[in-house]
Amino acid sequence: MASSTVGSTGDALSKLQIDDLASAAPNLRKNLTLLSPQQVELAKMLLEMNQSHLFQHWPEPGVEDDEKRAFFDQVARLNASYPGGLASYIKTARELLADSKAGTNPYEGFTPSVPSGETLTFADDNFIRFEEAGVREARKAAFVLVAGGLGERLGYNGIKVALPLESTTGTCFLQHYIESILALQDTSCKLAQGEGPTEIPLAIMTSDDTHSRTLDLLEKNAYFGMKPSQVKLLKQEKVACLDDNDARLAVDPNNKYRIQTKPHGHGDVHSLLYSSGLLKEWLGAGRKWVLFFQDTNGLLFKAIPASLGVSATKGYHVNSLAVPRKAKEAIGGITKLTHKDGRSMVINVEYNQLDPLLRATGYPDGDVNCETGYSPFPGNINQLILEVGPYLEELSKTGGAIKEFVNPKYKDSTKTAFKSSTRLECMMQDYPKTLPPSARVGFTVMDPWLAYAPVKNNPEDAAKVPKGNPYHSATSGEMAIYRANSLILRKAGVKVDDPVQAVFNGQEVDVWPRIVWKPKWGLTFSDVRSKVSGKCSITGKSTIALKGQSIYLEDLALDGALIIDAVDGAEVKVGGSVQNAGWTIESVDFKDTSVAEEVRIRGFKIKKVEQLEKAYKEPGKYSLKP
Ligand code: UGB
Repeated sequence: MASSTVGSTGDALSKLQIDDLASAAPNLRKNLTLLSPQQVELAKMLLEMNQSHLFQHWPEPGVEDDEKRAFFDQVARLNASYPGGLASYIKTARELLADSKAGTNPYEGFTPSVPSGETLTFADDNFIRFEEAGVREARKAAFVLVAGGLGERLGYNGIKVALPLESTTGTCFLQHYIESILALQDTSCKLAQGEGPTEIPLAIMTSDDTHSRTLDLLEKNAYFGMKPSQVKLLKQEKVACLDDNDARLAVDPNNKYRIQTKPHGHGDVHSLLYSSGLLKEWLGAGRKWVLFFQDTNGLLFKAIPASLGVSATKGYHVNSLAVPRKAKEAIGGITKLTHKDGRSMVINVEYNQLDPLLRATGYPDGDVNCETGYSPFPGNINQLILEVGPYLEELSKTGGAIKEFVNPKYKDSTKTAFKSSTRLECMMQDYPKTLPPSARVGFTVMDPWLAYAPVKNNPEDAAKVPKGNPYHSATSGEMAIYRANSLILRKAGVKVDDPVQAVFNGQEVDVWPRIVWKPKWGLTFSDVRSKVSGKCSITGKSTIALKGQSIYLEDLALDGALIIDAVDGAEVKVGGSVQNAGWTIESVDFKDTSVAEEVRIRGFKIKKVEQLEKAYKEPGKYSLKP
């Protein structure tokens, strides 16, 4: 009877031979007249992939028809956003779920060993050379920020890129990132004297969870000084959740006409750069490098110039940035994997897989520190530098698809049912897994104090981190900025007092003087060194904020707070003795909801008691000698 009412759609259907399939889903069959030919194709695909349960609850035509169409709109989106479509997703899911049930080791046949890479020592001649090479190369770069994650571990309600990276100036991560790219652009393009590209583009991968808030943050702040046309937002789609080992798609518990979806992981960035055409555009415009980075690492740009210099000097197609890793730290280990058949690759082994892999391959203690006090495997900080040409060539073969994994939480040891739905995931650092052995894959190791201080853990979890391991919290993230800047100034010849110990939100931290500067003040170590002369000193209670390109410290003795804001073209020499009550740090309890969330998650706030604050709004030469 249903076939007599479907009219022209029915004719199309008979061609598609959907009737046979629809007999498995009588409630879909009754509703076929509602569907467009494209939707019928999708329905056929779903039935072929054994997903008839999705229609079990569908009522008669005439009831909730808009919702039924909306269901297919969602299916069309899920189908279009996955390389190879939804059928391919389900097929891969079945294979990976079967492997997971069988306990198949994804590294079967591989033996891990510690790879060798380029290890840099801050401020030595080699480091300075790489920084110079990196800055020269930067105008040919494009940056990609992956910012689609919700930050469930941090439990912060806003988007993470809107969090202040330090509370002395309140600069948020996104502002700092953009100002760093603009500073690189400015210096690099000046060196090139008008040759080649003059703007460094920034792509930001967002998701439904972060897209509108990221756009809002940019628009409300005039893109933090970047041209809006320089910034491209690429939104990643979520992927379908899976209810069982047969990869039956999960119905959304909040809407029976939707498939439940969850994030697919940062690996989506590759297919988005490919499918959006951006990568091709960049190559066409003469760009040579793509630099990927994550949402909350306030130290990141201190490591960028030298690591880009390593890529350019060594001709790396892939360069992963790494820091010495504490055993069990939640960062992947960079590992050389050698297969029985002779193949080998240098790849990130994710933090939850490193311990089992080591135990299974002759390291009975698993993921432990060696005599250096660190794991022998360098820690991946997920900052990747790829050479555009070979990268696009590879994506042209794969469409940007990255090797996925599945991590179901089983109800019991029979592994037949899940505690809750699961989904396939992929990681951006797995890109090299499909590369041929001829690809030049390397990594660059830097000191953690210089390169890595993410904000990932909420105060309670951070306080439980084993002693000696980094907290990766808002508290440690901010303190790391002050420590790095203090150590850099020390290297440049400034006498900076030792830190004092304090406990905030249950975490023991070193509190250094609060030293901050805009990226354009000190992009590289050579920049910083060129702006400091004579006998300068900064006491432990001090705060200094340098917001201007040409501020020079000469014989400055600071014991208090000094804030200098100077427009481009204003050259300010600062010296003499600056002494005042300064800015103090007051504890805040993370449970105190009367305090703003971004403040209480770090466990302290800055009290501005007294400061010397000067603003130079016109170009010219100035001297500040109190
Ligand atoms: N992200 C997205 O853009 N989309 C997503 O779907 C998911 C995340 P997490 P994770 O350096 O500290 C990674 O959650 O995945 C963005 C590496 O895998 O902060 O646990 C998100 O917005 C690990 O090897 O980290 O661990 C954020 O910017 C190690 O390098 C970024 O992806 C670790 O990061 C990372 O997401 C680290």
